[in-house]
Amino acid sequence: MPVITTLLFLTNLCLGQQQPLKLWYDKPAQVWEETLPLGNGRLGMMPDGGVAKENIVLNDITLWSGAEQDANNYNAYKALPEIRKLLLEGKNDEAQAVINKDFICTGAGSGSGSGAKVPFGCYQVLGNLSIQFKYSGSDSAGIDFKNYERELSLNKAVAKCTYQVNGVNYTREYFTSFGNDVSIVKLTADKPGALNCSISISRPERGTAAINGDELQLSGQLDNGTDGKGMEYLARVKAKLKGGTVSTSNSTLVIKGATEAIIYISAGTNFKDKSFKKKTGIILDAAIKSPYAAEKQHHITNYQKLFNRVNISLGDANNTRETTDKRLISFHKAPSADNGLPVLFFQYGRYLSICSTRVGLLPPNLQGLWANQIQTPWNGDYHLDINVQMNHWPLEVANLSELNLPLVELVRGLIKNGEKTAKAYYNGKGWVAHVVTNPWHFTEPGEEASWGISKSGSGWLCNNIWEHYTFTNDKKYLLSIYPILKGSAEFYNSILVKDPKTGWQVTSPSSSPENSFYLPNGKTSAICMGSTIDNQIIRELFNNVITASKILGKDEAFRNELSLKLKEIPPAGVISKDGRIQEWLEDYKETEPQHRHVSHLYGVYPAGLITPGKTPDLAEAAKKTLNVRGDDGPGWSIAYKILFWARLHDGNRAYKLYTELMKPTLRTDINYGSGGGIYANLLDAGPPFQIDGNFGGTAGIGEMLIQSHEGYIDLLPAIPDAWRPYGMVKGLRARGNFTIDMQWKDGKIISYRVASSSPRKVKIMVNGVLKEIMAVKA
Ligand code: FUC
Repeated sequence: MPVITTLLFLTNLCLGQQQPLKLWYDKPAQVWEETLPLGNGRLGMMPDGGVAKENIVLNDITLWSGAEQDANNYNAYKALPEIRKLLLEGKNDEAQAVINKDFICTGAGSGSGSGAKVPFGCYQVLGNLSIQFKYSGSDSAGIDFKNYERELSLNKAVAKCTYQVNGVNYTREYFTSFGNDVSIVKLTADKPGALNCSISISRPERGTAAINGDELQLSGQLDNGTDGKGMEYLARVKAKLKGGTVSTSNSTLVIKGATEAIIYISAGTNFKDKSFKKKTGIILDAAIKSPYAAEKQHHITNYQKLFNRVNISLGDANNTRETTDKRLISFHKAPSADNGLPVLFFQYGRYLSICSTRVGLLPPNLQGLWANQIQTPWNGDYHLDINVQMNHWPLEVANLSELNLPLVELVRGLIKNGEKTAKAYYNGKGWVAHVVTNPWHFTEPGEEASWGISKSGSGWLCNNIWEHYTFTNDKKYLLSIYPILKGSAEFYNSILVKDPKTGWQVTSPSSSPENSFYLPNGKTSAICMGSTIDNQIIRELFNNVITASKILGKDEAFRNELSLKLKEIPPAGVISKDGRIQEWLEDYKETEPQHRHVSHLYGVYPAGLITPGKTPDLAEAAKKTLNVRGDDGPGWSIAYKILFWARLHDGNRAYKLYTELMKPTLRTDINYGSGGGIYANLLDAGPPFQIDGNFGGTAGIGEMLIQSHEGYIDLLPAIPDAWRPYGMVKGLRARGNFTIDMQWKDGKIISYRVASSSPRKVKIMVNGVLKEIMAVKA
């Protein structure tokens, strides 16, 4: 029987600790990084809760400048022999110079991260909705308000703010509806007729506001980087009142003497949707017709279908007195006094996933769904050397599996251009993507050798889409992704060359994402043969394709070819003279020992090629690697280190990294070094705001509680002392299509349940004992 012990009193104790999951503050947001993110997977809004003037940043996940382009250099492959020869001669710096000349993308590429006005494009803000309030008896300069509170409920995906001016209580409620697909802001006053405000909408560029009937509209066309005629968008704003009047003046809706005003915002773009203008109108009408209470309930019900799948408690969670910004500071001083904050952060990660992507649309970008600029940092793009992959790491374990599908479709969309890129640069088979992509299927190398030719992007993406299979066991899905995996394996298989020193088959040229090293002659380079991450990704991918082809009964000859090749590929890790995992095929000295990327530990996470059980020496070397790298970095780098330490079964170190990730910060400058942390709105600071740190941290907490990459389910593989006293989990997922509930006390599992829609035997590690049990029917 799966259930070993049931202690009811503890169940009650744990459940009794469940606090409402909310972020809350006692003042309006002063900066964007204090505003609260709402989203329904397509539309986003971030209200600041200002008393005199409310600014709401609006987003649409599809709103990108740029357009399809062909930036392949079709002569690049001709430079390959020279590049490879220079690398064999140890002239890596000269090879790098040739790459910069002949082996990068053509044209402006990604605009070096500032691509808003070139074909690569940029994810952009949709607009700003501004509500200017008038309070009788107050001039706008000095409004005297009290009892201010602002909150975001993660249980309901509804934000709220309340305050009092001149004895009148005002309430605002905001949600991006999972019912009818609009954003809604409801303003109320508890004294009849006390609501006076004017509503306008604007955009820093390429936006025209106009009144059309009783509707306020914002429309425009973004730059495609060639003739300026890029993506079109339209936002419609309409107000429904109780009491008072609404009139229009100078592209503004003016509300006078109302008691309640519900503002509806419907928006869309022509991204894969020619009839978006009409649709935004139809959706808006439907939302307005739906009674507010019913619409809100519909929203909450649909949202909770995903959110309520998981419930966790990590023990005492008694700090709900302090506002979230102050709570962060208290946590920083005494983390173990508030085990509720990691729960809030974990569930916030799940909330952010649900809000920032939707099946059929685009995956979350560098800022998820939320951007307040035209030139979003790094184009708000899909970085393929960790960032977009990290954005998806919590989804399976945190029971939001279907939210991986937008990424799968993004990857599927890369194949056509990726095949051209494989041919143009490597005369290779299959498809490849390098370091950045966008909704326009960019697969070419970036415009700089030092970061742009990392070609593990496509292989790394294959890890994400493969893991969706390992968690779901869905063979139909496997069949649908098999061509993607196979095409990627074909690429790597077709470009490997023999390293004469070791005899191994390796990539050349290669690099370890964004890091560089000293050559024996003191010169520096980023270009090498067979970086460790390339070797690990290829090993993992070939193994997965072999497994898939067996399951699907396909491609026996190709499977055999890959099996033979695997024997010639470098091992999962090579240990350097000083006992670390080597980052490159040669034991080079890195130029930046604390570099933010730790790509050579890909084999620890996500790949599971290096584990304390299977490869103890490599696991020890991985620990040394991490100790030299240090615990700081941009937020995503700190989050990655939580995952590494969790996989290395050091719960206390993983927890220490988690507390580093939660360092309160106000920094917003672009950072490549140390100094990651968290903003008052619990969004991750690279800085600037970058959502991968939230998702990586969420995945990290999951990995501390449950692992399943070694052929068995491991309960509490890396629990830190702070969470040992007691806790419980309901609804986390393990590979093989299993759902896990468990409770613990003093670090020991006291009850657990493993359920599956296809119940069968499963191996499970409980309190250090490996056993086989029968899963129950889910
Ligand atoms: C990679 C990282 C940077 C940043 C950028 C978006 O280039 O090295 O720190 O996260 O992606």
